Amino acid sequence: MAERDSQDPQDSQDPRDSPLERGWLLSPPGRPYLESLLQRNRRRVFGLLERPALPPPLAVPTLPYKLFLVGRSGVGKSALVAALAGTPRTPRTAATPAHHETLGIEATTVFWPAQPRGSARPVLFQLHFWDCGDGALRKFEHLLPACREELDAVLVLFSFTDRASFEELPAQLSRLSGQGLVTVVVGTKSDLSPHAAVAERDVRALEAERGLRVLRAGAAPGGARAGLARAAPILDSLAEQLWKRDQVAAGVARGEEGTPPS
Ligand SMILES: Nc1nc2c(ncn2[C@@H]2O[C@H](COP(=O)(O)OP(=O)(O)O)[C@@H](O)[C@H]2O)c(=O)[nH]1
Ligand SMILES: [Mg+2]
Repeated sequence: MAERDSQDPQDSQDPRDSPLERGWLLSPPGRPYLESLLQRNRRRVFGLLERPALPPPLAVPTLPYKLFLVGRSGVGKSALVAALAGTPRTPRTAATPAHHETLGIEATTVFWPAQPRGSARPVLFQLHFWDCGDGALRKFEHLLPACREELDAVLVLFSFTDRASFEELPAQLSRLSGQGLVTVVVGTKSDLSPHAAVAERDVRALEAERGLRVLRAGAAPGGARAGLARAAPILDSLAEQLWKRDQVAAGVARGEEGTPPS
């Protein structure tokens, strides 16, 4: 994923407004938790029943969530999940094979420790990403209900290199509104800016119109730690929005007024 530019609206938001300490995992107090995500300096891949090993004094509550990715074929759903899980594939070049559509449902678990502001101990977000190939979704009617069952969040993806994927967003967001889901828009392939078909001003107009923040993702070289640092703003943002939703549901915090339903 590419570095976010300084004009990114994520940067213009005051981090003190966040209920979680942004960037905490990459700061010194987060270090033992960061290490629990790595194995021999690579991101550890967690199986279904596995979780990060932490010494007993550092044990933290786990908060499981289910997230589903939406976006037309080739937009970068599988690549985004791989980047967030720390198992990125090589981005496509003339020498690498064309896009392979995901054949059925791929579920990937990403653990993300976070520090709630004012709390003595961190929490561990257990994010289950459900990624389903479009062809399979169309062919097998039972897949979509399975993906949507007990869902907490939807990631709606568009690609900066695919204008049509951006133009589909309003309809996709309208379909999701009022369903009580955390909805996050992610613009992929931000590293391919010379081929951009979606301008920054279009993204800002969408953000202003819908009252949301668009997250950016893009491929970039680098090892596990560099990949983790690039994934951190997206995972922090997902954790933050899920946390806020739960706080509002529990009556601990008030919902933001004026924010369109998501
Ligand atoms: N350069 C670049 N290529 C990407 C990015 N995301 C996806 N791709 C490429 O776009 C193609 C489709 O991606 P994929 O994740 O399989 O799309 P999906 O059908 O939505 O799952 C693949 O060849 C990826 O390598 C990105 O952020 N940057
Ligand atoms: Mg795919």
